[in-house]
Amino acid sequence: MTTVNAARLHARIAALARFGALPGGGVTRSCWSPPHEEARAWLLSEIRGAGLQAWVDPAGNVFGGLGASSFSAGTPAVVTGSHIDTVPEGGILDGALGVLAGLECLQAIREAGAAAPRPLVVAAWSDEEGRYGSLFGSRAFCGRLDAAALPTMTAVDGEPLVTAMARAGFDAARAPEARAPEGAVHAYVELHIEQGPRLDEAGVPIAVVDSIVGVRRTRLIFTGQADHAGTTPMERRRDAFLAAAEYSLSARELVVERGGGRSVTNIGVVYVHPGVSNIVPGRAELVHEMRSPDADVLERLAQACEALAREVGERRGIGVEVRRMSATIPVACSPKVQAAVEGACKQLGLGWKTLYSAAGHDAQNLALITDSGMLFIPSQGGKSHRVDETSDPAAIERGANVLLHTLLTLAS
Ligand code: HGY
Ligand code: MN
Ligand code: MN
Repeated sequence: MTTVNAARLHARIAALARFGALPGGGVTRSCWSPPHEEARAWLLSEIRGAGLQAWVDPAGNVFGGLGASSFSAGTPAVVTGSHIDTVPEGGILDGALGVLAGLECLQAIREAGAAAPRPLVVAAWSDEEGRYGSLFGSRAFCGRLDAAALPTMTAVDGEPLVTAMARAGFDAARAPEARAPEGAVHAYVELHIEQGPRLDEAGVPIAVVDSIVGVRRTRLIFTGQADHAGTTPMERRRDAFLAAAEYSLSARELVVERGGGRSVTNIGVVYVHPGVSNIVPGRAELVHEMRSPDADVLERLAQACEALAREVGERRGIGVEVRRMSATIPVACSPKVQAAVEGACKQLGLGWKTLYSAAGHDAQNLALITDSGMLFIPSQGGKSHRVDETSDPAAIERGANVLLHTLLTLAS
């Protein structure tokens, strides 16, 4: 039975973690940043060193092919992968596990001379973490990029996409050319850490993912009046930050109460302007993110929160602007891919449980063009998007071996 080389996989995980490594552990490796581009070059050399074909598309997606050096409708490929970009101060496994386990699987299959009647490709999708609107690279690959929006796309820190991509040697205007030929992907399966506590607390080694949440991001701009923080009488103040704060607390209650029990909300970006202690905030900006496995619930919550923002603004005499930034749709994972993962678990004598993914993933874009699915390994303590994100090395090896047998099943 073909198995992965666990030592080689762990060594690559440790090597990739060095790009953007933080002194206290963890990593910051935003897409198109210098550490990310160094990591891209390293990954391309590892792909070639593994005896695979390596190529990069106009959206910056990196590919490694066994039996393929590009995508073509004539020879549909089985694809696996994830992403090598990270959130700021993130962990070393989110994304990296799926890319490096996929690379390991293809190399192990090649070295074993195992039969794979279809081409196998491993992908590292650009900007999965959404510095420029979520799941950028896989959106381009699946033909879902809004070309007209590219010239004005900016990160929350104001850096234009065009500038970031040009610094990395890419022309943002060409990103839509990354669209895959119709029918070029036979199936897609992604290995990822769960990033939550369910598997770890259940003591189950593998999750078969049956659906992936939709993620909606909205920018809200509250406009009041800057004023002297000492001399302006309290009853005359039009404090934009207090309106944003009231909205934030009320939106959380709304989503918890009316979200059907599986919806979540977060406000992780807050700007106050002019942002000094002796001026009443004239302007406050929030990025509000909501997630749900149910598209109708997500839409209903978005409308209710927009109405809430306007009501708070009206009552406080504060202007409110609501700008929808990005929205991914919840997707069901392919029963064929789920069955292939379950079959691999049985082959390896591993227990599994079926979970929905509360995180967004590139697999939800691939679901728009092919049979797409995921498998998870446990995150210790459910920790992720934090520097102490970790998984047991034996869990990593189990996940990679389940991925290998899943790929062989899908390719047969
Ligand atoms: O935010 C997410 O759901 C994923 O980690 N990108
Ligand atoms: Mn991820
Ligand atoms: Mn992530």
